[in-house]
Formats: sequence, structure tokens, C-alpha cells
Amino acid sequence: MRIDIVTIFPEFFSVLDVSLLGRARQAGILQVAAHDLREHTHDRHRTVDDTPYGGGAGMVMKPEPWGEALDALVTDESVLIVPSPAGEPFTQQIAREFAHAPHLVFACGRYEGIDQRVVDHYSSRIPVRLISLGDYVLNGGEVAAMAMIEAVGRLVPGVVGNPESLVEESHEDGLLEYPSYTKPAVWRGLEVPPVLLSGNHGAVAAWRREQQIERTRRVRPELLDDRG
Ligand code: 6GU
Repeated sequence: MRIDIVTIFPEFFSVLDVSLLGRARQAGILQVAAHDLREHTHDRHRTVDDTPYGGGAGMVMKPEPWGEALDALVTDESVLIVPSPAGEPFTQQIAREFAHAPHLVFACGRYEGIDQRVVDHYSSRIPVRLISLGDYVLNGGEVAAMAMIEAVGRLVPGVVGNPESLVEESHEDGLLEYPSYTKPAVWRGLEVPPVLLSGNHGAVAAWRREQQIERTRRVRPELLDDRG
């Protein structure tokens, strides 16, 4: 899979060199490149924003640098992802969809967002998705793109060493994960639940399922409602 990111802060994405995704990049499974939007400006101040038509606070990102930058990257195979608090909520389901795409392009806006015509134009050429991480406000799309790249990247075959570790995770089956324990069996007076030491695999599986349901009911009851 190839991932391109357009941003005014390409250096943010140097963290992708480390850890799991860094290894996947070295192994050639993932190709990730961050591109500086300002390379596509043509004025002395490398201007990427301007005041909003209709007035109001804040600045809007100009369409021309975006058009130039995205034209240089987008192909018929691309999905354009625009991180935005006005987008649809990012979910594991969406991460799975994106993991099947051969090419993702992230357009990371700052300020009050990107001129709407950029989304309108590319929507006539390729799939475009406005995606939000949740109901809170970040200063720009960079941190959101990073979160999405990590969630998507680890689903690409070969990135996570043991594919089974992808299955028993929060959200993969619509429930939160069960609590995990390792040695020692007693730590600061706290014992590991005895069933986990019983060697009874059926009892362990049943206990974990109960824990998942109890935990989900307590902190995310809407996930249970969604399952019907
Ligand atoms: Cl995707 N972008 C920004 N700027 N803020 C957010 C967000 C995205 N998701 C939640 N808040």
C-alpha cells in the first residue's frame, strides 16, 4: 500500500519511521511519504491561506496549492481522505475499508479548513472521505491522519507479525477488549482472576466474554445497542 500525506508540517510524520510501521516501510510493505503543501505556492511568502468569503474569524486554505499538490499524487486508484471535525466518525470498519485501498492520500488542513471546492473537485474524480476522529477539536488534520495511518497500516497484511493478535481486540467484534494479566500471580496484594490460572480453556473463554460485555455495558452502552 502507498500512503501520501500533504501538509504544511511534513516533519510531523517523521515518527512513522519508528516502531511497527517503520519496520513495514523498511520491508517495503508500506510506502509512506509526506509532502509540503508550500512547495506548491508561487509567491514570496509561500501563502497557503486567505480570509473567508462572507467574513468570519480565522483563515481558510486556498484551493490552488491543494489542486497542484493533489494533482501530482492522485491516480485512478487513489482514495482521498480529508481529516475534519465535520467528517464522519472514524471506526474500525472504515479502517478495514481503507486497508483494502492500494493508495491513500491524506489532505491535512490547518486553520478553519480547506476551500470546499477542493473536496468538490476531487469528488468528481475519485472517492473522497471527510473523516473525524471524534467530537473534539484539534488544531489541524496531522494528528488525526497519524492516528488513521496507524489504524489502517496495522491491518495491511504483513505489518503486524501475528495476524491472530488483530482478532481479539477492542472493536473487532463490536465489543471492548477483556482485561489482560501476566505474571506475577499476585502483585501489590492484587490477585489475577483464578479462572485464568485454571487451565480450563472453555471457562477462560466464557469469563473473557462476560468481561467484554460487562465492560462494554459500563463504558460504551451504545455499542451494545448498535448490535441489536
Ligand atoms: Cl480529523 N481534524 C481536526 N482538526 N479536529 C478533529 C478531527 C480532525 N477529529 C476530531 N477533531
